[in-house]
Amino acid sequence: MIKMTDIIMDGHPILREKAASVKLPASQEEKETLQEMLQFLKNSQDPKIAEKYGLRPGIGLAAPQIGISKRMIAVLVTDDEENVYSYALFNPKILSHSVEQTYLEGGEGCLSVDEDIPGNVPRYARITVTGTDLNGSEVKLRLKGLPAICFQHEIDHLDGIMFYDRIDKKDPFQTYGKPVLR
Ligand code: SB7
Ligand code: NI
Repeated sequence: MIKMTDIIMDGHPILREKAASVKLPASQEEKETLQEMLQFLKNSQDPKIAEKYGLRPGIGLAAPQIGISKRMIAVLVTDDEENVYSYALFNPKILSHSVEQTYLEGGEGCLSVDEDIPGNVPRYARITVTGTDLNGSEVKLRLKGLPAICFQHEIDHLDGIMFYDRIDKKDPFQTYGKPVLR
């Protein structure tokens, strides 16, 4: 089981690396790791389990955050229409994106960052993501709202990018299109 002590914190160089593609088909070990990452998100969102193990709730997790520099992400997020997006993907890629931007009202946080870093993080309003799931099936997702923001945050981790890198230093609260409300 993944716990908070397994989370690599900001300042560790692995969070700044470009993660390597997973050679497909993924190994049993890689599949187990990715499954564990999704389970961590489920646990972190279960109040009883989160309390028992001291987990911070998370809607996404990227393998570099547990010290594995491979292109694997898990996402467990609910949108404003109560649709649940539960995904564990190898080699996720943004195939295409809108010109329109958005940002999460109140800013973003990260399990690898303890402090609150204020500011709006520009994101694409809509993205199409491809990847390979735990069954080895190729998936293609069209996303908007919080799920789109979450996938962009996670895919950024695979490229060594932290959310605060995208905050405008001169004008942290400038806006980008219509906000996603929390
Ligand atoms: C706000 C939070 C997240 C994504 C987008 C907006 C995820 C936080 C958990 N993570 O640090 C995952 O990398
Ligand atoms: Ni993060």
